[in-house]
Amino acid sequence: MKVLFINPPNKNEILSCNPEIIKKERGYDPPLGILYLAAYLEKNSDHQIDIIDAQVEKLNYNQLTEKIKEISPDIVGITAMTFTLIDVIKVIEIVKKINSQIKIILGGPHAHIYPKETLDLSGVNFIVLGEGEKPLLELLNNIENLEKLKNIKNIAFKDNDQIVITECREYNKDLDELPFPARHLTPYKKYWSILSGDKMITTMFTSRGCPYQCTFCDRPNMGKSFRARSAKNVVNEMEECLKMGIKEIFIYDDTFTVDKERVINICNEIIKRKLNFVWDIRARVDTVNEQILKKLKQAGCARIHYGVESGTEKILKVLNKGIHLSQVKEVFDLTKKFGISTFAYFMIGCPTETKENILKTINFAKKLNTDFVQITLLTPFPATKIYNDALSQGIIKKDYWLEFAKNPKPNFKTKYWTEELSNEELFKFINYAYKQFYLRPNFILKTLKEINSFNDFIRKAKAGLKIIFMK
Ligand code: B12
Ligand code: SF4
Repeated sequence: MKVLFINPPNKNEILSCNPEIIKKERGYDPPLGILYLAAYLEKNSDHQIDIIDAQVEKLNYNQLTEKIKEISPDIVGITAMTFTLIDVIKVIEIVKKINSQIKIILGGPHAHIYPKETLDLSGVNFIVLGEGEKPLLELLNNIENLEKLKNIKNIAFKDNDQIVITECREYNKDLDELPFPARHLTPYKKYWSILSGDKMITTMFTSRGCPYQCTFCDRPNMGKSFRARSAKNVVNEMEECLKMGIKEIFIYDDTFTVDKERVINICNEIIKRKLNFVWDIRARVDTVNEQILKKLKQAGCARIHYGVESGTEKILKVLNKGIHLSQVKEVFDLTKKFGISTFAYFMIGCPTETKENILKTINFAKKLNTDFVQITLLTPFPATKIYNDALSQGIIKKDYWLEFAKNPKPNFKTKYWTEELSNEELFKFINYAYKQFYLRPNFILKTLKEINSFNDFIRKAKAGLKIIFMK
């Protein structure tokens, strides 16, 4: 069969907590979820696999239609995020118009959280829940046999209008057995990031799942236990990327540093093989120490993204973040000492957060002496403790995410925690925070020094102008 994976255009993404600038000027990442699925199918089946990444190719819906017609697939697979659902639906409409016999399979976070509602959307034939590699292969191999499908774990489909959601399967423990993402099926030279200037980038996952329990995050509710790939396997993938000409690798693990021994082993392997490239990681301040940071630096890790979330102990507790401000300051200083850049993520608009608390957070962000910050409005996402609290406390009056899942309409607006401050006040604080951080003379000077090409200059200048005129 011809299987086509599509990363839909992002024309109708639900606007949430991020200012426009984050979305528009940040660059393009490869859609790793479907790249993993494509690689798994290439390795374990004879299906012909194609990928269209409409975002990096900047395809509009007409151009996408032509591409789909050219490939003429039997099956189309799409990642459904709650926030990208409208574009997912538009792609389904196009596909069914081209040929109503093409079967549509959806997976990803939205399909996992709302399988029944997703299956009820017009044109959807199958859902895959959780991690998709194995269930998708089994589904494709038995797609015409309803009885066999009922025994395949982690899928959902309709049998005579009856929704069937099959049993849960255990998460794949041996991540080393998965083939590396099928980057060769994408225009991999086109992925870039504002953080890397004009260089070719890719993203990587060296582990799956997160063992922590932050109340604003959906990861703890996705039943994902932490599992990690071996150091050799990780560095083999890095080498493969370098051979493709990729210059910078962003490691997107929820928390790369959960297992310190593995981190040291990965670094040693990079050093042993004399791999010379730039890479960065996402970590928590309570999972690094002097030894780890020193090793990371020796192995070329250039930047660490830390989820700090707040500049007050009170809100860190509300978020169940499990870290303290003294730790944050100490680890940021230590990271700097080893010459690694820092990126701090903050949120405002959290439960019980007052104006004074927000101002403290903004001041804390400035004092941290971090290289970058991202400050977003806390959006109670589906499948998070904070969303459930908002519903039970009547802060959000009805389960509006579920209603959206049942009946998705464009121009949907996300709701925030507005018990203490109104929407308008919260948005004003976001603008104020960005200006306070990014329009400091020191920051502007440092950015100018780091510009590495004309394109890089244009992108950063655009981003700077957007911050100046943020409203
Ligand atoms: C990297 C990333 C991004 C990148 C790249 C996005 C991309 N296209 O891949 C960037 C920065 C661009 C991004 C942007 C956004 N993201 Co994002 N992102 C992530 C992150 C950190 C990793 C995704 C990933 O690559 N995972 C690794 C792969 C292997 O796992 P996976 O994607 O889950 O795929 C597996 C399964 O889900 C399943 N599967 C996935 N797709 C499909 C499709 C089929 C057909 C099948 C059968 C199975 C299947 O099988 C895959 C392999 O096992 C996740 C958090 C996380 N830890 O997963 C958030 C996450 C997916 N993002 C999220 C959000 C909200 C966004 C934004 C809307 C942000 C915003 N504006 O507020 C945008 C929208 C982007 C867009 N229009 O595409 C949410 C989605 C929540 C939801 N309910 O919708 C997540 C879960 C983070 C979170 N907890 O808040 N994101
Ligand atoms: S915010 Fe990060 S550390 Fe906390 S549960 Fe989510 S992924 Fe894990």
